[in-house]
Amino acid sequence: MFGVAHTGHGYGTMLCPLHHCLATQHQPKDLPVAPDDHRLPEQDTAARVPVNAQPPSLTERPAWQSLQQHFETHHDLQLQRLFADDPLRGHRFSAEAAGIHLDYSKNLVTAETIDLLLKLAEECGLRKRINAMFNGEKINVTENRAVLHVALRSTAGTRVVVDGRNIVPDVHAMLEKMSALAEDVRSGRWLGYTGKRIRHVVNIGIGGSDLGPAMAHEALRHYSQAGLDFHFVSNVDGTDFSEATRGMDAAETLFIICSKTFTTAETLVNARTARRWCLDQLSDSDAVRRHFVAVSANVAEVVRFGIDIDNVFGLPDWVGGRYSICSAIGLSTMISVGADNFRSMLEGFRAMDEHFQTAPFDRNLPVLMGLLAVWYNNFFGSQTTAMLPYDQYLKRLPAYLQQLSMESNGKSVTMDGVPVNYRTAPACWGGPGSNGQHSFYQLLHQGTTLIPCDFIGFCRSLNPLPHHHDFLMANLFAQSAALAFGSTERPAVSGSTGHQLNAHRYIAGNRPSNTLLVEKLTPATLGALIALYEHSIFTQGAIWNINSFDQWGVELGKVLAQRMLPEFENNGISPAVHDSSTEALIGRYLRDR
Ligand code: G6Q
Repeated sequence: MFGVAHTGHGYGTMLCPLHHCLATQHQPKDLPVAPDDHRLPEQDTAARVPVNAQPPSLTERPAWQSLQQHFETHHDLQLQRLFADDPLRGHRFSAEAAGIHLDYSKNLVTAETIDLLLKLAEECGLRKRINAMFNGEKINVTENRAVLHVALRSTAGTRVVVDGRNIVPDVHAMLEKMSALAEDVRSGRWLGYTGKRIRHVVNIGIGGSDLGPAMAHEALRHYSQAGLDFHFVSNVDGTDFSEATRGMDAAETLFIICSKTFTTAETLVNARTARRWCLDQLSDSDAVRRHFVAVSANVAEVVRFGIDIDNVFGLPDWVGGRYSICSAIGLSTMISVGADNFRSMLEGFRAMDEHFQTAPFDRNLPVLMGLLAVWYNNFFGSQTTAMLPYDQYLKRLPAYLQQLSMESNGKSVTMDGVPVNYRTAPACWGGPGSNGQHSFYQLLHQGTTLIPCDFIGFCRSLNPLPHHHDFLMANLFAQSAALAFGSTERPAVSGSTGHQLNAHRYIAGNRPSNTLLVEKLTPATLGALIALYEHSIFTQGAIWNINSFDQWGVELGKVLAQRMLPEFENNGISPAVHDSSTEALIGRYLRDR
């Protein structure tokens, strides 16, 4: 059903209804350029990254060009026909690892497409890149850092060397320290300042220091300790803190301040508010020792804040925020589910890590999913991708994956700092099924945009109420079938408007999806699922030859906000600093606040 239009400027072939917009939006020359006074003195990537005069080579690779030709002859593949021609397609286009079954048969691909994508992975040096990450090479070139979240789940006997030092013993020492605190809080051995046991845990952090802990707590709520409740404060909007702590007794509350840098403005504002809130109730600064712990790489700042050095859980620089869920950033998760469950989660991560590192690419789940994402993004011109977990416990997973994908691969220059002439990450969004069926699925089925979907479901419910789970899963399978095959028959509508109604009701199908089917949501399968997405995103970044592990794009806004604050404090706008829109908005805010 999707027509194609060739834009002729090297961005692959775009979807017809949107091709004008796509063609103009993705010209690198159109990218906004920060005015000079907005440049970040210490963080100017152009100053750090060696600029290579060579053009990016991805679109010149033989496999890319073969894929382009293949797309031109196969862009109108019909899923109905592919399934009719191959009765075993549903079995053939599937793979399994770490307790996760991937059915990728409902994708707009043939066996030849997959072969060509696999060739592209080889040509782009994916295997070498994977080994470089696992071996601790400094693949985050703009920050000159190794990328070793995989080391956080390695077994005690493993050796991973960074700067001449095996880091695995440190990883396990940290796990021990986390376990000790988690078990003390869970058992009631850890007492608050007035001798009461802890009943509320509040994680304060933002971005990677919030999304992972909040998602994991929700996902593993079934395994959580009764009598302890968990809150996640991230937004600097005072509402977040006020609502999270409303009616709570500070004497029963433990704050975990999560900030790798301990300089993040939102987190520090919330942390100071938490300290004031605590001392307002407990009236003694000694109370901080019993009610605050911190997870950070910046121990000096944590101590300056007033948190006892024994209550600091360190973070190495080779763990990026959005990849930090297995580090001490997962402390709230461990308190919630206990050390054994946390270690099971790490085992699940590790099982998928090993699969990614060792399985042949044609049976490698993250590789296959990453390559399919490239296929839609770069050849069909899909601009977004939807994550659709059919499990209420995973309601926060789409937001988590959104950061993982968009912050990792939302980049416009290659590793060498050369502007790309192809698309990188699509926008990633989603929500739990079956709720989404009653809102945004309409566009998935009948909109003019091709949105590849990932369905995620579990064979066994953790809350097996009669009728519920079969009904939920029937909906999952029905949705992926409806997207793929559309209306099996044209609805019969009689009367004079019948013909038009038929057109409105008709569902053409041919919309692609993956289905991930898992026996049961456990700490281990959650770990495997997250690692699957981490490595799929890694695969995409390797094909696009971008640095998936920095995030310079978020810096400018932070700097500008900091510059504005003095104007708010002085109740006056600095002359000739802002554009007229910003100036008018600030003026209005200062007048009406
Ligand atoms: C993630 C990003 C970002 C980061 C937050 C919080 O990869 O780096 O989301 O996690 O900005 O940073 P801090 O942990 O340093 O407060």
